Amino acid sequence: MTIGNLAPMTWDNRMAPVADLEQERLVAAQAGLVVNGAEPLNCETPVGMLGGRVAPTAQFYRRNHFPIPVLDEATWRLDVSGMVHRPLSLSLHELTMLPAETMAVTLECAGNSRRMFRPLVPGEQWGFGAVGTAEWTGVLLADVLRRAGIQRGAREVIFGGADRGTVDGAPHPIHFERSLSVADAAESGALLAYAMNGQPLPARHGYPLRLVVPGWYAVASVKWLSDIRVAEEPFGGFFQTERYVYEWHRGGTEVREPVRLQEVRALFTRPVSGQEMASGGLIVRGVAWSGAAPIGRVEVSVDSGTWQKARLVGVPAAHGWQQWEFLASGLQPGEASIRARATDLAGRIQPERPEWNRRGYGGNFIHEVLVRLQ
Ligand SMILES: Nc1nc2c(c(=O)[nH]1)N[C@H]1C(S)=C(S)[C@@H](COP(=O)(O)O)O[C@H]1N2
Ligand SMILES: [Mo]
Repeated sequence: MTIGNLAPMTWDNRMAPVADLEQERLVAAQAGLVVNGAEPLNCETPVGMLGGRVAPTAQFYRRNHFPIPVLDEATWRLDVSGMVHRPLSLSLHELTMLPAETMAVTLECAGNSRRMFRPLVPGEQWGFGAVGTAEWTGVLLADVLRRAGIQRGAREVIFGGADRGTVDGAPHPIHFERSLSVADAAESGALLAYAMNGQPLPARHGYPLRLVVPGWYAVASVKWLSDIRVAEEPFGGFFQTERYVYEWHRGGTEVREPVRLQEVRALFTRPVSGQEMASGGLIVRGVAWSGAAPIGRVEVSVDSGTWQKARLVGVPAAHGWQQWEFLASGLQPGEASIRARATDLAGRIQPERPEWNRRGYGGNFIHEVLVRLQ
């Protein structure tokens, strides 16, 4: 196993103090988040708090592998090095002087809904709320790479975060690092974001700079970004090749495939399971997204009845989730099960059961809520 920890980070980034764990846990709990793991802090948004075009920053889920570094703008730099014609070392101020873009992008953890897999799989036992949409502002990654000038023969772009810690099988602490191919880096529309919902990035979401890769599972969106290295060889870092890889058992053999685009799925935001409602007509609402293409259709089924088309609300966002609503009528008193499934414009439809894989990634389980009708 290769551990990618060759980041030529500045001393200051490497020695950054970390956020207080107990304080982080309290802030998350007070915002109503469900804390799944306290060390490092991993917490999700109750589905009833999702919805809207973007999620309030305070309610955005948090997924950390290591303690949260608290970086200092005065000493922080984004270094761009390796196979480039002009190595760069940019301050936050210099980045904010470059042409800015703002876009709503949905981030979803690849392990979202992991706890639904049977047999159970190890890892954070996420429910359905390790997802959020925010409006991100920053500089296009492609612009910065163009300024640096990628040399011929380069194939990988490696993104280094300032956070660090120990992982299974490694003798020394490593940094969180991920890569994209040169083509994906240029074509994914990735943003080097310094603002979230119109405010500077909070420390817990990557201050001062994070990568945001639209459509990809959020592991690609490296927080506390400190250096970008362009290389010829495929990247073999821990979070690239040991984790965030589907390990499927197919026909007696194990098939490995890296986690990339978000799978298509829909969630209910209203009602929530257990809610008591008047029988008759029932308005249900939710969000739906897919990494491969915009959402084409959302369907709802009541008590395992036929799938009926929901109404898509508002203009479809290119990279943010699609809001939808549905009026279920003629409901009888008693308990009812409501299920929703999404189809994207690339024709991907949410399956009855996502394929089991050893670490439980890509679990786009159909969301079901049980309500009591009076
Ligand atoms: N540097 C760094 N970047 C990271 C991570 C991390 O642990 N360290 N976690 C990744 C994963 S798995 C997810 S799901 C998202 C979570 O982003 P959020 O905490 O802002 O919601 O960040 C990604 N970027
Ligand atoms: Mo994640």
